[in-house]
Amino acid sequence: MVVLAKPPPALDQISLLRSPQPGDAASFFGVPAVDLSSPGAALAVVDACERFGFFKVVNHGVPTGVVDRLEAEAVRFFASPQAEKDACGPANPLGYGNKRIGRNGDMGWLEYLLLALDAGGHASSVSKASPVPSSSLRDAVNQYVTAVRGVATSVLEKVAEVLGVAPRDALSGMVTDAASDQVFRINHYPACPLLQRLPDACGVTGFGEHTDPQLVSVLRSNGTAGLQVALHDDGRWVPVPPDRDAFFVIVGDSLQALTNGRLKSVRHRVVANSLKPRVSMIYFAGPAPGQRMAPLPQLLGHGEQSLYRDFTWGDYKKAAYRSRLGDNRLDPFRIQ
Ligand code: GA4
Repeated sequence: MVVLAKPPPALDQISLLRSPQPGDAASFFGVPAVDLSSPGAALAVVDACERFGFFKVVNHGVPTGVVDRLEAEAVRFFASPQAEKDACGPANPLGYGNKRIGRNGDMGWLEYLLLALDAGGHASSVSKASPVPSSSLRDAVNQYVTAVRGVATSVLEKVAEVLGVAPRDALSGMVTDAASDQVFRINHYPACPLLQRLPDACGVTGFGEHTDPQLVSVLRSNGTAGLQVALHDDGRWVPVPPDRDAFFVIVGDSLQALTNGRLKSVRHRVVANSLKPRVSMIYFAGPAPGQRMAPLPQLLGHGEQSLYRDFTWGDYKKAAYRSRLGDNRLDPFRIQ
């Protein structure tokens, strides 16, 4: 059987959105920054998770060399001939993807590599099922994800400590479990020439608005702006200034369900940049398929009812792959 490749999407199929203007009050939002090595880190993490579902981590202990090595490998991969990149795709769901996101018609101004990870002992590594273009990229990813998993587990231990969840590794252990479902994504958002020709145009969707499904995601980008988050209070979109030396932690739907909504996932998106390419790397810390996502009993106050019916990460994931990027994926599991 001959399968005809679909033609690449035209730019006008990638939606235009209005990005915040300098005059918007929300532009003055300061991203909360947590010094992970400070004694007050645990309280600061939970405060930021409750208020914004989002924060920046400094003094994270991940060596610069590990980050720079992966960025260099990623840049080399995205600069390689299209045929070599296509040989690692299409992303269904893993592998190289170009403009198409997921299976249900979402599009963005980016190309990417989506990889599944195996967890074992103290390390995470690219799973055999994921197509990787070179052994040098594979080695760089393995070193990076092992280091960044440490940031995710440290954040989750702090959440457990402050919320009074015992044992201390009740949440972080979901990520280090050998059966955990960890995913890693490297995105390349090329500079967008349309914006150069029409400087007053509203933003072009790099990656459409969504919440992340997992417990937490740990994002790092080069120095190019584009990430925006929606404030919990009023849904206003605010730009997140890039910081190549920091990581950004994003609360996902799983942590929202497990904490019965006390910590809330954050909607975020990426707007294309007119002049500079953006490269980001995101580690998604998901639990094992059989993990129950109902609120942890220790987090339900006396007489407090669960907001969610009993469901597993596997149930959520199955539904997620049928959803559009911008859908609210927790709603179907909510008790009315
Ligand atoms: C959003 C967060 C991660 O990038 C991701 C995405 C996944 C994909 O690209 O395959 C999904 C999206 C994400 C949620 C809904 C489904 C699945 C695209 C999509 C439309 C890797 C993930 O885990 O969920």
